[in-house]
Amino acid sequence: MNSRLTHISKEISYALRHHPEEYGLALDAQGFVEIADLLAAVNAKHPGRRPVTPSDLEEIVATSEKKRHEISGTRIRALYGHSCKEKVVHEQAVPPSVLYHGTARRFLPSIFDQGLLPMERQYVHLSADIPTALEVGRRRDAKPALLIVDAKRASASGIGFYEGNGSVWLADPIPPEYLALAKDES
Ligand code: HQG
Repeated sequence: MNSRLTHISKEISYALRHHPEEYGLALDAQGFVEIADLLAAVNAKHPGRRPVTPSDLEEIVATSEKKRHEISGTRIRALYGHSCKEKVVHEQAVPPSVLYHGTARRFLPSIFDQGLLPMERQYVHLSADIPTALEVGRRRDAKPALLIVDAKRASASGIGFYEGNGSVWLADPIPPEYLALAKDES
């Protein structure tokens, strides 16, 4: 994806995940907005910039290395990552038996004390595979810690798991009893 589209993708994530109100947008219950409303708002904020078009959005969704956004008919949403105050409803689903969470080593004492918490976001974010989890963890630590989440047992105990994009799973807070630290994965 070229740098123009990368920049637009980041702005769209900001609007759809974190601050829709700054763009005069209101997300629906599943996090969708009308593409026409999003484009009007984004383009109004940058009058001197080449306008963002519906086909730019389609190209971002089709070519991004991570499936961050979803287009459905005339609407678009962020699939995960929300921190805005209206809680977005994601479809509850049965997770794989095991999921992973990559994080900074310095967070481990707190995580094994309090469990995995959503922190600034609406849900805990988990990865379906180890390489993805390590990549997430490397955003905060060059040698990230890898947590193995007993999703089967957590889900059976009533903790909610929700679909993100297939690679990213969302969950309610996960107590420490469902977490194990993997050794020497990074
Ligand atoms: C940590 C990016 C202390 C948690 C990524 C994480 C992902 C605790 C940080 C997606 C804690 C929150 C989400 C506790 C959790 N005590 N620290 N009790 N519980 N934490 O960014 O999962 O590129 O909100 O381990 O790739 O890192 O933006 O969550 O380190 O998919 O599309 O608190 O965001 O996707 O950080 O990342 P985040 P995350 P995009």
